[in-house]
Amino acid sequence: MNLADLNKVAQAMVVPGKGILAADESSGTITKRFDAIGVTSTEDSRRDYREMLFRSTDAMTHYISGVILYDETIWQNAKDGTPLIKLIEQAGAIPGIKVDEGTQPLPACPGELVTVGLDRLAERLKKYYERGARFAKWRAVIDINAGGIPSMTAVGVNAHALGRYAALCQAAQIVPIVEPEVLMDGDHDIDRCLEVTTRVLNVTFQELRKQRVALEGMILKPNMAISGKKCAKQASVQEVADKTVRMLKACVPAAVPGIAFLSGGQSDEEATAHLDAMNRIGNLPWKLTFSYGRALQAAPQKAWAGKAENVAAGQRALNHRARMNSLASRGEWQADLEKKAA
Ligand code: 5MM
Repeated sequence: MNLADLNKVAQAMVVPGKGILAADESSGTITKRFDAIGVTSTEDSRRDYREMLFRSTDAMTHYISGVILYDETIWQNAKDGTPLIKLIEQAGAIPGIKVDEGTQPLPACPGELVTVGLDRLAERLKKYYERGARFAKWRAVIDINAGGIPSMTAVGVNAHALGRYAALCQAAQIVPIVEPEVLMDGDHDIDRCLEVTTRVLNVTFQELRKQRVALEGMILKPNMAISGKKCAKQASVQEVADKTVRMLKACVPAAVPGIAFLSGGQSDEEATAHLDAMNRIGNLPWKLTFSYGRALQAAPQKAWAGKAENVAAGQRALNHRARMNSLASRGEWQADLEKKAA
């Protein structure tokens, strides 16, 4: 492992003013997104959609540091035969790859999940590196509910898998994005989310250390401390920012170059406002940026709606959201910028 090179890639992923486009929806998830806009999900329509995103020149060159791809996409070519991964590289962004293989029910823990995909991961990473991927992503999913969920078993096995994945990535000269996602479904309040996320982050970093993962060569992709979607009392933007930053300072070593949040079902504007408020706090030991899927893509999907004549509109929508989040990653976003561009 060449740690200096891993650190260089990790730093580039969180370079000031840029963040990550999570375009790694599995075929099942992208089909759900396409269903919502009335588009049939086929290999070609998924290719056309992603080609539109990666050819969004403004977003890709100015605001996006890297793109997380799904296995199908990393091997696909654009309509003119150019590999999609080349479009990303030509824009000056770094290609990455989702390497987990989704979740399965966790035995003896009803209602809980474990992320799978460690078998033959070393061989897969080698192929992805040869294709051009320089970072990877693995997402663990932790639910919160009143019936004793999450259990320590679920938190422990998912953290262990994240550690195994991260160590394998670094051995393959690939920067691991470590994503332990505590879901915001449910009616729990922000303090319960804070308590569970703190536990999850602490156990995850214990595993990363145990498995000798070099913290300088990784990126953390956590959820924010936030109220459950069905909670009657929704925390304010400032409360989310203050509690999330306090939690991260307590759990995430300064050796980690950057933290790139998931959006987790927040609205586009909420995800931007929260990131902005956190960066306004200042004096943080790591870069704080975005690695959003839905909060970057909902608007372009709607504008595109599967029609070739809407490609420019889809790209404008992505450019706008990417620019808003770029400003937020510097703590320079303002709500009225949203209205001006609408
Ligand atoms: C883009 O969605 C990713 C893939 O999801 P599936 O494995 O369910 O298809 C997902 O891992 C995503 O990268 C993160 O959860 C962040 O996305 P959001 O939409 O929460 O910002």
